[in-house]
Amino acid sequence: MKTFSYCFLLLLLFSFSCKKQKQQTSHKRPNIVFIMSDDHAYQAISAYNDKLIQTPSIDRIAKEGMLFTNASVTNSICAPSRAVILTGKHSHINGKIDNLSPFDTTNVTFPQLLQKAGYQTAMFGKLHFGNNPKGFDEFKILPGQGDYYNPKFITQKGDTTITGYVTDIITDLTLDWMKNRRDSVKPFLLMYLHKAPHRTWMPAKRHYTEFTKKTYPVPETLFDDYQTRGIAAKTAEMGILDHMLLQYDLKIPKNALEYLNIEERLGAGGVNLLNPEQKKAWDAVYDPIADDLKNTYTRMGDSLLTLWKYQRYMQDYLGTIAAVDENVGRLLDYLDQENLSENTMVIYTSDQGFYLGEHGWFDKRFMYEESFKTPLLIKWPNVITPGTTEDEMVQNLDFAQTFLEAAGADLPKDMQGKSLLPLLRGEKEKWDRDAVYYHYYEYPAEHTVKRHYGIATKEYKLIHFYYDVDEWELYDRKKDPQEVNNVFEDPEYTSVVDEMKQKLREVREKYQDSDSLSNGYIELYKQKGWIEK
Ligand code: SGN
Ligand code: CA
Repeated sequence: MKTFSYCFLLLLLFSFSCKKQKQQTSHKRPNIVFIMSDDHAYQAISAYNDKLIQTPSIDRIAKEGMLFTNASVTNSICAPSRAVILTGKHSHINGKIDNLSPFDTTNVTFPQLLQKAGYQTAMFGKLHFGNNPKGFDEFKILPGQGDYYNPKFITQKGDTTITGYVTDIITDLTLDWMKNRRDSVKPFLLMYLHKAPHRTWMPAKRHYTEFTKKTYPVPETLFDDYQTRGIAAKTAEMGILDHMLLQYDLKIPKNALEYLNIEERLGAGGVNLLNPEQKKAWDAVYDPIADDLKNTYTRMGDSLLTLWKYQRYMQDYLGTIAAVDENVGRLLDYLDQENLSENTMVIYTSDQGFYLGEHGWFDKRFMYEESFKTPLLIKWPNVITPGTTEDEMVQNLDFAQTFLEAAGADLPKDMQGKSLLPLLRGEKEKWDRDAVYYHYYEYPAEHTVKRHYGIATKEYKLIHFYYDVDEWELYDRKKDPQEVNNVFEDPEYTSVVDEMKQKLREVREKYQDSDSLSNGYIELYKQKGWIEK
């Protein structure tokens, strides 16, 4: 009897210590706050460039952590980028090649794996998948692109419409979850996903006046003539002069267009969704802008009109970012107040980069620098040395493995990225990537950017445009960071072309991409009737 009680006591003690150990390890696992905005160009974050806007809250993440100066996406468009982030697999493997078809939910995503590993998971804001996210204890997401004002949300309890401004509302929903439904025993994954600064760039009322009065420096390549470039750059429909609309994009009301005898293919877009009170505040600021245009439009040639449109574009685009920055500040402050910052990895990124007038453009899609490169700032106290800059080539493909490894969860063998943990820890010698791969598919489609794939090293970028064209471009990233000189045909670069083509073949093999897969995706467009058979 005595031996029995002794054994029983030992067993009890053992199970108690195991439980305690488990609690301690789970306590040590970091919370992950993944902040992503939509179309936020690195040029519009003051940690990268302080000529356009000050973003003190976003910059705080770099000050307290790491600023990545060479982060890129694998396919510069919204839903595909999100699919790459969630699956850790390139578009040709996860199947979400464009914005058009729904995400294949048989893909395994990192939130599902974190949830299985004991994380509490929540998502608020823009997903843009055509279906709901898997692996989340709670989500409140915008349908499709979502609206700036009085947005609708899809929730687990049905749809709901909330009066107000989208960036503030997404943050309110996030903080409400943090304050009222967060399980303090479990580590958490929070995906906090802004719609801003996506087209059609509608700022919050508190920013109308300040931003519409500003004038911005003009990018050197605003009047690019694409002289050395191929057909793709010349035929893309994302020019500020030719494709940015006065009413839909730049908020000039219909009566002003009628006065000027201008007809456009789209109407007032998001402005139609303002309620009477919101519309009154809007008109008070935007009507005088239209009056100004009425007086000057007929005297403007193409150059002046381009400059006018560029300024109008920047005012609204950057105005939406002011609210993103303030709201990121609200969230960071909350983490600080609740003593959560210490054990939380905070990531700020965008689903891709964006053109702010460079090459005369808005939008993204190309593997050219401004849309290929994406902002990335990460803080994680006790792991990342504050104020570090990292220039290694990392991609949105790497997030899934980074988060799983940070959480101590198993890494699926078929994920294609690389955990960023060595870089975050400052162990650069453990990082050996020398090239990154890119593949864009959505063509023919809005903005008419041709299908292309390519490879970038720190020195060069090689791009192949295909489908209804067969053209190659090579850029010397060090000598020509603005990418205005395609040197593919330049005899001085013959050996570089050979090396880069060889590297491209190797990388395509490594990631299992091929012409036959590309042709399969073209067939898919034919089957859907999006291109002629
Ligand atoms: C919308 C925009 C496009 C934009 C795509 C993709 N047009 O279709 O300008 O390229 O989204 O953006 S709009 O008339 O709806 O504003 S993405 O970020 O979702 O990929
Ligand atoms: Ca986007």
